[in-house]
Amino acid sequence: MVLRMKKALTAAAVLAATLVSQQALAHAHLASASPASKAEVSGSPKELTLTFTEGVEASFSGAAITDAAGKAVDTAKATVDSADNKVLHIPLSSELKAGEYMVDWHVLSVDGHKTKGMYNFTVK
Ligand SMILES: [Cu+2]
Repeated sequence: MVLRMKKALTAAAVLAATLVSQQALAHAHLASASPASKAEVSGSPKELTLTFTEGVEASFSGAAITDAAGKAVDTAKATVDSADNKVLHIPLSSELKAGEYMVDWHVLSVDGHKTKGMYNFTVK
């Protein structure tokens, strides 16, 4: 009898843990990007477009771009797409020269959770 209850409690704990981790998965994670992660693009992109799995708040979301030497690339303020709040636009203020670039993004999703991440792409 005691053993049975222990088993039931364990099952409940597992279920609770699963629910929590599923909720964690609902945060705004990067679904796709342009230029994409590890992409090699020819010519300088006009902007960085980041698409997330959840809607994001423009005022607390953005991305820092640095070149291979670690120098920051100038960008305009990030804006959320008027038709889809999962899409963040970050216009580049100047042309990117050939080389590798690191994108360090951070967002606040509409559910109030912060997420961040990094990826790189190359301009040929
Ligand atoms: Cu969340």
